[in-house]
Amino acid sequence: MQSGRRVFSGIQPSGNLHLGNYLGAINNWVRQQEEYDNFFCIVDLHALTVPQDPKELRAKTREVAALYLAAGIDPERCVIFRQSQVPEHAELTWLLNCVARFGELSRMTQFKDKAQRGGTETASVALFDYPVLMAADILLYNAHSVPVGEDQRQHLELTRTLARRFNHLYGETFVVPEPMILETGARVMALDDPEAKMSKSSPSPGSYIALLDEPETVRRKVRRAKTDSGSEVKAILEKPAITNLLDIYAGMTGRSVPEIEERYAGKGYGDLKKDLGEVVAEGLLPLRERALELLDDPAELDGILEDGAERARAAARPTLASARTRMGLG
Ligand code: AQP
Repeated sequence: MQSGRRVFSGIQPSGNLHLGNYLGAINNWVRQQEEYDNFFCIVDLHALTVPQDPKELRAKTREVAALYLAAGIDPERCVIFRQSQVPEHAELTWLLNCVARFGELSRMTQFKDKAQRGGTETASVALFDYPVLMAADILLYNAHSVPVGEDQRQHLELTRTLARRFNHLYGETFVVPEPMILETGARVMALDDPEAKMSKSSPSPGSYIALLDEPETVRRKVRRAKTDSGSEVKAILEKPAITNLLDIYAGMTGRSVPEIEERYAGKGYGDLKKDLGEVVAEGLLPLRERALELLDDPAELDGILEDGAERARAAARPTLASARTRMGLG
């Protein structure tokens, strides 16, 4: 039963989609798709904020589309599309750039983290502007809810600020969206460093489980995951690595963390990792197999994305037109 409420979310086609993207985002989209009017984007303009190989970017874009579909997103019910095929995203970004402030963008922690890696001096202007493009993505569709992982909370807050400011300056134009951040899976941490989030751009493949990893690779990565001192399987502050493994277990099985802790009472980290390796490898296998099948037919994937882009443009056009008019253009 649709509630009439609209959802927008997206993932960058950069690097390999991983368990964090799945548990923090895609899995929730699939579960809730019946309730909402959904727009799921492959945000390729966002991917360009750091250097990309053009051929690789094209291939990864199809890979993300295949993973969305393989996870169970229904292209009839949901609009699945590439951001760059809807030019309204770039134009609204410019309009919002004129409302966003340098100071507020300077406080975005993702920019600080990413820029620091390569040096702030050489970071692209686009990387700095990433949150404004994200605001444009969401506001164009007048989305009420944005299902994301915890890492996107700050960007969502900025989106809300820009929507309110624009509405205040130029009159009611945008819906002010709410974040939809679920407790389980909202922040999957790196397997080799429980202080860092699992990330596509990590140089160490052992830190993440890619959704297209072979089952044996998944088992190996879980086996090698960092653990904490002690031996009790407990999700406590002093045990960030075990807490992360328990969260992943909970996210993949739908069981609660206390239930899983109880199951491992009197057992050790080795038992937990062995079973978790199995749970994740088996849980991801159908997704992997279906995605590989879909990737065998790139024309079909491209067709779905083109159809999605057309539907997205139809929804985006009126919002952009009213923002332009309110600002005195056209
Ligand atoms: N570790 C995570 N745990 C839970 N959710 C996560 N997400 C990303 N990492 C985790 C959620 O996945 C969605 C898409 O993210 P994205 O690829 O567009 O950008 P990102 O958040 O910057 O993801 P990565 O993996 O860290 O990519 P890189 O390294 O390329 O920047 C979002 O909903 C995000 O919350």
